[in-house]
Order: sequence, then C-alpha cells, then structure tokens
Amino acid sequence: MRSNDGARTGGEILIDQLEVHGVRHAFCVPGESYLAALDALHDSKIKLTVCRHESAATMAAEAMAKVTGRPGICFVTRGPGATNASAGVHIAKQDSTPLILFVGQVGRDMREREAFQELDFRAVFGSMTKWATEIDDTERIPEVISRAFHTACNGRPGPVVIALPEDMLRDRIVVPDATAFEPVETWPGLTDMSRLQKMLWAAKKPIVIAGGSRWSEAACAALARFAERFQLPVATTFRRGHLFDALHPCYAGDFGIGPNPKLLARVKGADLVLLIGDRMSEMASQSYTAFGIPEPGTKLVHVHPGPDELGRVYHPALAINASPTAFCASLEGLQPPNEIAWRGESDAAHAEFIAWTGKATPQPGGVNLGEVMIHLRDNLPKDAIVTLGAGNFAGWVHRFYRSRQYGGLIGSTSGSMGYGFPAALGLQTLYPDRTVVCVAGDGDFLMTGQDFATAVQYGLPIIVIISDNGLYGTIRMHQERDFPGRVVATELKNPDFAGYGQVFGGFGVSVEKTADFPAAFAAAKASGKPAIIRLKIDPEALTLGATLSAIREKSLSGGGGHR
Ligand SMILES: Cc1ncc(C[n+]2csc(CCOP(=O)(O)OP(=O)(O)O)c2C)c(N)n1
Ligand SMILES: [Mg+2]
Repeated sequence: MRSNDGARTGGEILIDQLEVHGVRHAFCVPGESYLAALDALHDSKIKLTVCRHESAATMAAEAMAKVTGRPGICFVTRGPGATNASAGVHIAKQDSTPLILFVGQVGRDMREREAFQELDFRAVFGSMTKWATEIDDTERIPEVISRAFHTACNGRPGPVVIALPEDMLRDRIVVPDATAFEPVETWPGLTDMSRLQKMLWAAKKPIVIAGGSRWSEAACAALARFAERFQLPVATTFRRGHLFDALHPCYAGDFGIGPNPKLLARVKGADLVLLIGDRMSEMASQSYTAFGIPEPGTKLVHVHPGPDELGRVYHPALAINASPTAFCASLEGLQPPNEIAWRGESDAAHAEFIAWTGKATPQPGGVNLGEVMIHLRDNLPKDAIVTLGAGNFAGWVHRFYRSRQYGGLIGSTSGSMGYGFPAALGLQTLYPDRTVVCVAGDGDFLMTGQDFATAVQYGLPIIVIISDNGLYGTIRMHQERDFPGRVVATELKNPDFAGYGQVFGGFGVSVEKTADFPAAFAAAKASGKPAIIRLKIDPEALTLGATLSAIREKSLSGGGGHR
C-alpha cells in the first residue's frame, strides 16, 4: 500500500522507474529477498509472469526483447536464482539483446559475511554483462535504472545485472522519478554513405548479409526496398532468418550451419560483402572460414552499432558505426548504377534458395521432420512465430521452414538448449493473438520443459513439436565422427511426451507417421491449450545428409575418428 506523504519504498521507486521507461511485461521467480519490489508490482500496470525456473524466466524476457528491441525485464532471488538465470544472461550477451536482470541481495548490514545465498554479483556477472552493479542507496535508484536502460540498449545491446539489497528496497524516501529513456540510434555519416555508393557502383558481384540485433519491422522493409532497387541478393546469418521475407525475390537464404553450397560459393565469390548488424561470429562465419582474418579477402563493408566490433575480427574496407535501423533508413538515399553489373543475380540466388529448400530430403523412419516443416510453412499464418532451441533437429527447421516477417523465427545464436520453449512463452505473452510454435529436441525441451506449467497457468496456447529421437543427437553425431561406436552419455530414455502435455493440463498427442501430422497439428490448435506434439523420429535420421550408421561407418573405415 502506498503512503500519501510522497515517500516511497525502494521497491516502489524501482517499479515506478520501469513504468517510466515503458516496461509492460516482466518475468520472475519470486524470492524473499525482493518482496518489496514484488509488492510494488501488485498495483502496477506491468504484467508479471511467474515462472518455474529462472533460466526460463530470463530466456522469456530475452526473447521478448529480441523482437521489441527494448530491455527484457526479469526478477530473481540471490545466489540460487541468479545462477539459474545466468543461462539467459549469457544468451543476451552472445545474441546482443538488451536485458535487465534484477537480483535480490542480502541486506547491506550483513554483506561480505557470505550471508545466506550471498553472491558477489559484480564479480560473477562481470564478464557476461555490459554492466553488473548493486544499488547501495535508495536515492540512487532512478539514476541506476536510467543508466541500465541506456547501457542495455545503446551501441551493441546486451545484459545488465542489478543486485538489490533487501533493506535498500524497504527504505522509504522522497525522490523524483527519472524521465523516459530512448535508445540512441547511431546514424551513418554522409561520407560513409557516399563511399558505400561508390563501392556499390564499382562492384561486379555484391551480396548483402543481414544479422545481429537492433532491427525493426521498418528496418527490414527498408532493407527489402534497397535490395529490390539494387537487385541485390540478401542472405541472413545463423538464427536471424526472420530479418528477410524468405519469399522475397531477393532472398538468397540462410547463411548459418550447413548452408546451401551455392550460397556459400556466392558469398565466397562476392567482390563486395555488405554485412549489416552482425558480428559474423563462429557459426555465421562457417567456423571463421568464410572470410580471411584479419584481411577478409574481399571488400567488406561492415555496419555495426557497436564501435568495438568494427575491426575486432575482420578488417573492413569500410566500417560504418550505425544501428541497422538507422543504416537501413539511410539506404533510401542511395542510387543504383544506371547499368547494374550484377543484373539477374538476385533472381538467380533466390531460385537457388527455393530449389535448396523446395523438397524434403528422404529420411529413415516414419516421420520426416522436413515434411513437417514444409507442412508448417505452407499452412501457418504469415505472422506465425516459430521458436527453437539447439540440437540437430534445428537443421530441418533452418532448411525447410520459411519465415515471412520480422520476428517470425526466433532462436538463440549462442546455441543454448532449452531456449525455444521459454522464447515461445515470452513471445506468446507479447502477441497473444499470433500462432506460436516451438520446435524442440527431446533433450532440448526437457531443459526448460517444467515451464510448460507456466503456459498452462497463463492460458498461452503454444504448440510444442518435439523431435523425439531418444538421443542427444548433435553430440552423438560428433561422437560417432570422433570416437565411432563408443557410445557414452548420448542416449536418452524419454517420458511419454504426449502424456506430459496432458498431465500438466495441456493437450498432448504422439505422431508416428508424417501423414498423421496435419491432423495432430489441427487438433492441437483446436484445443486452444498449450500443446505438445511428439514426433517419433528414427535415431538413424541423425543429420539432414547422413544416417547415424553411415557416419559411424565412414569414421571406422578411416574417414575420421581419433582411434
Ligand atoms: C545448455 C546446453 N547444454 C549442452 C549443449 C551441448 N549440446 C548441443 S546439442 C546437444 C544435444 C541436443 O539434443 P536434442 O535436443 O535431443 O536434439 P537432437 O540433436 O537430438 O536433434 C547438446 C547436449 C548445449 N548446446 N546447450
Ligand atoms: Mg534428440
């Protein structure tokens, strides 16, 4: 209950700052360490989702931020909560997503005695965040929170961790609110754009690669217009497929793990690469083989919002410190050459993409995950959202699913298992009316599968499709390549996933034949409940290109392996 003398508790001041900065949603697992902040949420307009595990709460907040570009907000308790949440913090770091994690902390009077659940948050999160701090003085809450929003969003976005000593949140004082923050857009200079214009006019085989964060629907539309006017092929980096409509005539495909060999050749043969927003990290760069380091071996124009990323790995011919949103708006001012030297290349690249993703590859077993993805792409609404965690199953999603709009395909570029389901939680909370489908591995799903209960609690009709192959398949693939036949720790004995969905209060069905998938999906949708569709996948269908046995045999016959 708020008092009427103008004084507020630290908890109330904190929550008021979040409202000032435009926060609408927050995720949490409660703790006695931050009851005063929870109490302030009781009367707040902020919609709070209580989760079952802090990793899920943090990932849900992170996924929401991935799409909105505004900091995801998560509250957890001291040591046990914060260490559980760290998986989501690491994702925000690698994926360049703004996130603010609030952590309850022991009272100021008992700090540094290793009090109950005490942790030095600055030290623990120091290398994983853009800023890790603790608020000592209730009066400074508006200052620290304002800085946290700016820090999380500006330049290359990332996570901020703020520890909240319990007694600091209970102090009652009078202090004014800060004013609303706006992320700083970094605009390219006129010289940058005219140099880019000249380089494009001189190019023979240019390509655009889009990735990273700080995009928006408007930025994606501006990029699409630029690509059309210049007839430029546009590829997207690992798990950033949502930045370009897959059916746009300039889309050249997913430049992630196992890309179309024709796209790889196209990137390697380009005389000008316009890389917008991405770091070109290990996965996107094909394990740092796509370009030379530090000299890329082609003219690289690197556009990135974080100045520290420019020249960090690759030496660009032209470095432009700009956010993708500001840069793409500036592209409207460029003029294509009168004679486009690469005329027809965007059409050719798109035709190659369509051919590469057109038909599912044959797979052993009753259910072909490729066919399932093709059913989804042909039947989901254009604004549907597909989320995914990590595992070999994701290969079929990247190859055959086609995202049609910004936010349509969300995964973690850091390859964190367990991400897909909480990401779906975050995005279904943000967009209650859109169809949200999580495609998960059997190992992947159970890393955060306890939060299926959260979807049931809040009536979020997420549809989870579990690729159940009884394996930590990715690791088994590597194991068979490096230590063929020596199976250790890669087999899984799974629960009945359909029953799991049902006992949690949702819908559950098991599919053993591809032909039964459409009816199962329709039934899941019609249930209106959170749903699990378990697909029985043959463990032999280990990768898109090779069976488990074929990988083992190849290694045993001297094609690989350490033994
Ligand atoms: C949090 C986390 N732990 C471990 C790994 C290492 N890892 C990568 S893929 C994988 C197995 C994934 O298994 P599953 O979800 O069943 O998918 P599959 O490969 O079988 O399709 C593991 C253990 C990881 N990426 N993330
Ligand atoms: Mg598996």
